[in-house]
Parts: sequence; C-alpha cells; structure tokens
Amino acid sequence: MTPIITAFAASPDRGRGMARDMRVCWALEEVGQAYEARLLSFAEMKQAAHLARQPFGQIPTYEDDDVTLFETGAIVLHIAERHAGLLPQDAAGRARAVSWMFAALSTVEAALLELETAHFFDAGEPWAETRLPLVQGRVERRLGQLAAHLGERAWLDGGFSAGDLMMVGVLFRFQSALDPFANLADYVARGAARPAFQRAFAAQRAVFQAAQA
Ligand code: GTB
Repeated sequence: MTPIITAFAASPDRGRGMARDMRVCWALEEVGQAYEARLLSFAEMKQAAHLARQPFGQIPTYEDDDVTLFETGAIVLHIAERHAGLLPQDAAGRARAVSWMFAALSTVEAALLELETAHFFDAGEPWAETRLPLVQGRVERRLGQLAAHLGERAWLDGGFSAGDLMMVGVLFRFQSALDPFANLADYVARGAARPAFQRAFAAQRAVFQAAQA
C-alpha cells in the first residue's frame, strides 16, 4: 500500500510547515516514497479511530503494510531505515545520525518548547517575568552549544542525514531564536532549500489553500 500519514485538515499555522507532519512528509520526499495524507479535524483527532493510531490524539501518524506508528522520531527513523538516502552506510555513522535525531527532539526541541510555553502560556502568572529570562538563557546556551558543534560544517555529521532532517525540522519553527547564531540560521535555510523540503512545504500550503477555497 501507499503509506498514509495523518495531518491537520486545518492547520493553525495556515500551511507554513510548522506542524510536525512536515518532518514526516519531508522524509518521504527525500527518499522518493509516495504517500497519502488523511486530513483530520481536531474533533476527529480525539475520536476512537484516531486514538487507536495515536493514543494522545495528535498528528502525525504513519501507516504502511507492516506497521502503524506515531511520534515523528519513530516515523522518520522507520522511513530512514527502509529507504536509502537518510542514514549513512556504516553502522557507526548510522548510530551517530540517530543520536542527532534524539538530540533534536529531546535536547533542542524540549528547550525551545519550554521557551514557547513561558512566552505564550505562562504570561500573566506572577512568577512569569522572573522565569522567562532563565528559560531564555537556557535556550541560548543550548543553541550556542549546537552552533559551536556545527561551526562551518554544512551538516551535523558528514553528509545530510535524518539527524539533520530532524534538527532543521525542529529549528524551522523557532527561527527567531536563531538570530544570535548566523550559522544555525544558514543551516536551516540550507535544509529548507532542499527540493524535498520544498515539495513537502508546497503540499502543506496546498492543503491550506484547498481548505480556504
Ligand atoms: N511528540 C509528538 C510527535 O513528535 O509526533 C508530538 C505530536 C504533536 O505535538 N502534535 C501536534 C498535535 O497534534 C501537532 S504538531 N496537537 C494537537 C493536540 O495535541 O491536540 C505541533 C504544532 C501545532 C501547531 C503549530 N502551529 O500552528 O504553528 C505548530 C506545531
């Protein structure tokens, strides 16, 4: 079967590639695997049919002949393991690329999401003003460490890999946090310029435009 992913029928980002299904579509585009998208409303995401695919009622999910998956990290790894192009040939290189996938999700994205929460959801709390600079400082340190590793390299570890796909996918949504780190901004631009990213991005825009029509 052609793999099926789930995505927002009406993404709150208005088709700007911010939702996490973008990473899955990008991975599928990178490896040249056609896919179909099952578009869901927020209400449908919380119904039993979708909860059977994604216990937390979220997108994205992924289904193929063998497996139904949730969590973007697991989905992108599954795609990368089954197709050439997103993981190095040698075992050590593959393992390092997977390290970068985990780093993107649990070390970098987690810090950025904490900052987003501090900005948008905690604002107005009596402790918010004291906490925000602390969270901001943590994000700057984390991004500074990433920028120091990247240095002048094009990609995190040799050629473009699923580690870069995940890291660029995470950073793409938080580009204003990259202002102090020109090499990270360039890194995201490099990822976003890849034809596969552009195809996935165009597909997201098309869903939004169709919903508007
Ligand atoms: N850890 C899971 C994964 O990586 O797959 C997290 C999945 C997740 O957070 N999904 C979000 C979701 O389904 C969509 S991507 N939310 C609905 C819910 O929880 O009820 C997060 C997202 C949403 C919207 C924007 N945006 O509008 O800019 C950006 C990112």
